[in-house]
Amino acid sequence: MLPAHQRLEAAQAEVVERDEIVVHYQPVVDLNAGTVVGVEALVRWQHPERGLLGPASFLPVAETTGLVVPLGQRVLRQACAEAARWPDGPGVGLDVEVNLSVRQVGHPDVVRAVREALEESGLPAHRLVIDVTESAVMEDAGSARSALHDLAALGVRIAVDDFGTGYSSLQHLSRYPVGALKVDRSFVHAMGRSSDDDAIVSSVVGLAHAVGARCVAEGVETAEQATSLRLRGCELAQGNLFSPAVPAADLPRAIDLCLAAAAPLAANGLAPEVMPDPDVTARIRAMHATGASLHTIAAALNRSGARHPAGLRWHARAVARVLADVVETAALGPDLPLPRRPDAERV
Ligand SMILES: [Ca+2]
Repeated sequence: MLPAHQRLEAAQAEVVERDEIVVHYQPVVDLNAGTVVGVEALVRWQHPERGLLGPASFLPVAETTGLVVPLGQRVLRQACAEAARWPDGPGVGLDVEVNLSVRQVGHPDVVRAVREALEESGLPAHRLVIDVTESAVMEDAGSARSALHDLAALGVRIAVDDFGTGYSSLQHLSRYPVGALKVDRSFVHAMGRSSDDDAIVSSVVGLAHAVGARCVAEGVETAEQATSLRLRGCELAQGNLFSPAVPAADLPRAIDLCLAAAAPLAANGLAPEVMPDPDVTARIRAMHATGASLHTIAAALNRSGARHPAGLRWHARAVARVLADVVETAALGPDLPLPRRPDAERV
C-alpha cells in the first residue's frame, strides 16, 4: 500500500476532476456602514468517507505536489461563476475574494487563468479581489510583482492576506498595487490581551492607509473586537461574529445575520478625530530613520497614545501620517521586519 501522503496525493488528483471540491463563502462587513460588501471564497473538500474537510487538512499536500494550481483554478472559476449569478437580492454586486497561494501566484499561467475565469463567467473584473499572502509578495518578488501588476491592469483588486505575519516593508508594499491589507486573525484574537498585538493592529491599519489601501480584519469573533477595530480606523471585518463561511445557497440568510450583527456597531458614533502631536510624529520619524522595526514604532505609539477611543483613532492616524510621509519621500531606509508566524490555511 502507498504511504499516506501518496494516497492523499492520488486522491486529490481525482478530486479535482470530480465534484468533491466545494466552495463556501464568508461575508465581509463594512464596520462603518453596517453593510456587507463582499464574500471570501474558501475551499472545502466533500470527502466521500471523511465528510467536509477544511483546507488545513489537504492544502499543505496540494501545495507541495503542485495540485494546488488546478485546484485553485477550479475554485477561481467556480467562485467567479457563482458570484456572476447573484443577480438580485442581498448578494447583488458583492465583491468576491479568491485566495491564490504562493505557488499559484508564481505560476506562468496565473494571469491567463484569471482572465479566462472572468470571461467565462461574465463577472466584471472590479468585483474580483485576489488575496495573496504577504509571503507570496515577499518570496518571489520578481515574477509575483509582474503577475500582480498584470492582474491589476485587468481591473482586479489585490489584497494582502494574513498581514503582520511575514517580513513586510514599506519598500515592498509600495511596489505593489495593493487595495487592501488583511490583519491576521492572531492579532485580532490577542487584542485587549497584549499591548504589543494591539499596537500591531493599529500599525497595520496605519500602514494600509499610508499606501492608500483599506484594512480588513479576519477572525473577528466578538463585538468588543469589532468595536475596537472600528475605533482604530479598520474599515472591514469578517469572522464568526458576523457569519462563518457558508454554501452559496445559504448566503442570503448569512447576509441577514451579518446585517443584524453589524447594525448596532455602525450606529455607535465615532469619537472625534484627534490629530497626532507633532512632537510624537517627529519622534516616530526619527525612530524610522534609524531602522526601528514596526514593532518598536508601534510600541512607542502605544506608550504615548491615550487609552480612550479618540486615542485609538489617534494611534492609527499617527502611524498612517508618518508612514505616508516615508512612502512619499522614498527615502525608505532598511526594511521593517515583523515576526514570522506559521502560514495560515490558503485557497
Ligand atoms: Ca484570504
